[in-house]
Amino acid sequence: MTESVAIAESATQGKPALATPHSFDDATIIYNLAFNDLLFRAQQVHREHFDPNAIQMSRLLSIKTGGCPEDCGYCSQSAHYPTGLKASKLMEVERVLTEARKAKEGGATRYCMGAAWRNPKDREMDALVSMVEGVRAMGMETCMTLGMLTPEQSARLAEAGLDYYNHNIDTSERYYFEIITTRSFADRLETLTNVRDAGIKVCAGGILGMGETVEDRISMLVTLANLAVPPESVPINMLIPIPGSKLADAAPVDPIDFVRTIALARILMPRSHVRLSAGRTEMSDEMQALCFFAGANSIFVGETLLTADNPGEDHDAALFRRLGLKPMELEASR
Ligand code: SAM
Ligand code: DTB
Ligand code: SF4
Repeated sequence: MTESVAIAESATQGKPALATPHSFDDATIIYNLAFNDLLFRAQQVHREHFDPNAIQMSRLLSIKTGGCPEDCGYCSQSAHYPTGLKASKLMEVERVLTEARKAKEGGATRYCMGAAWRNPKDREMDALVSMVEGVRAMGMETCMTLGMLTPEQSARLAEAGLDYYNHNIDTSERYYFEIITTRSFADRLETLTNVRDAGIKVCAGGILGMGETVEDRISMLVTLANLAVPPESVPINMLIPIPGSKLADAAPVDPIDFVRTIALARILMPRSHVRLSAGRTEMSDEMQALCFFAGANSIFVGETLLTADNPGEDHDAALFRRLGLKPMELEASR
């Protein structure tokens, strides 16, 4: 056994995870375990808290597309880059509810509505509240991702019955400004606090493949795991390179490094749903299988994410059959 493996073993022996707060150094030791040891450890942690064969299924809808004032270097919807995406206004409530009904029929248990905003305006809040109430009435969990929220807006959405709010930190604090300059890492954390304080569950994760280092990825996960309450949902996205965006030509992430990052997320946040998020169309079934073994237990279903492609129902049904996976019941996902 190498010295680092011995340290990692003693650091985690007999416990579901490291005692919080997690240190960057301990997380790095775990990340660098021999691949088999890392995956075994992650799978053990996973089985202590979840059915290893059940996958939570969320569906996304872009309720307000494009023309975003933020300059996120990865995004098709930023007005700062010539991505060719046509901007549209906030969707009518009825249309959102029609789409949500279809998602429910397709097996989704959580409906996530995303808007290309820096933040919602107060005059948009009534429509957002109606969307949350309508989707909830269908018996699905509700999620929104609308940019920054004030404490008052968070309280209003909580009162409407919003279950989750997605707000990603995207990368490490150190690397953040290389990717986004129109808001800060601290702004992101502030919204997460506002959402948490309002009693809404938190969905926060990031993107791999933006030119960040392995250390940036570890640091991002340590930040999430060390929040006063870790996020209930942790989406790990693989960059979908968008032509025209700042990151159009970013080098692809090494698949083994991707799986290691999933495993570390599972170990650092044992009770969270770790979502294998954007980028699945470029992943082989084998890579996805490794991610599920490493502790990923949530996906986005359907043909589209917000603006980009997703594998779709038929491909995912075949994948689930090949791997003996089943959709997670709503009760188990709570
Ligand atoms: N405007 C809101 C915001 O930024 O919080 C919500 C929508 S935004 C599109 C949600 C998340 O999707 C981003 O934080 C980012 O992590 C992820 N994302 C966006 N574009 C992506 C891409 N091309 N590849 C992978 N993930 C992406
Ligand atoms: C998240 O972490 N990934 C989702 C969701 N949260 C909102 C979005 C992925 C977007 C992929 C690019 C697109 O569809 O435009
Ligand atoms: Fe706007 Fe969100 Fe895209 Fe950033 S990620 S440009 S905030 S839609």
